[in-house]
Amino acid sequence: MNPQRVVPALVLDEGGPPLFQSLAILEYIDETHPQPRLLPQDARGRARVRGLALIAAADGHPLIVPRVRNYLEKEMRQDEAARNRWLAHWTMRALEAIESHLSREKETGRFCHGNELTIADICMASQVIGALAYFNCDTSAVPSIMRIYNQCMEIEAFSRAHPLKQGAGGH
Ligand SMILES: N[C@@H](CCC(=O)N[C@@H](CS)C(=O)NCC(=O)O)C(=O)O
Repeated sequence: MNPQRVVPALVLDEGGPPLFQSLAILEYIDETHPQPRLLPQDARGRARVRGLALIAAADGHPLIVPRVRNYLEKEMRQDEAARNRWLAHWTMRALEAIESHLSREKETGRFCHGNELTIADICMASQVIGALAYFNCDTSAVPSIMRIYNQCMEIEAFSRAHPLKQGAGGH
């Protein structure tokens, strides 16, 4: 149902083509279900939250998706050990980039931006799940992220959305 043949795709009750691209879908959900807000009220805050989310969704995640892993295996002839190094490397580079903001900036609170959940927490948590559940990364170098991730996982909506709970290994 998604011409790009990737998930997520969001089918709307009103019909029409499904929505695509996770950040576009997250903002659609926020605009149509505004409680709780997933973006801050101020423009500068929104820019910070979108920036943090994009480090995960636009810089980290594209490098570890199945089609890239398959290309590394079939076209580039990289063995499993080399592919695993690639996955862990790019996952941790993205998490370290997020950590460098979270650990320095006063806007960081209980969550990535203040004390309310935002799309930054959603995208960051997805990246951490990759690091912990799939790529066996050492996350001790990203303590702010892990503090916030553990708090997120205490929220039922986060823990229920864990990919290992979705069947077929999350894919
Ligand atoms: N930038 C897209 C990425 C979509 C994407 O690559 N999703 C992965 C989830 S693991 C997928 O379906 N990959 C299938 C593949 O790479 O063949 C988004 O944020 O929605």
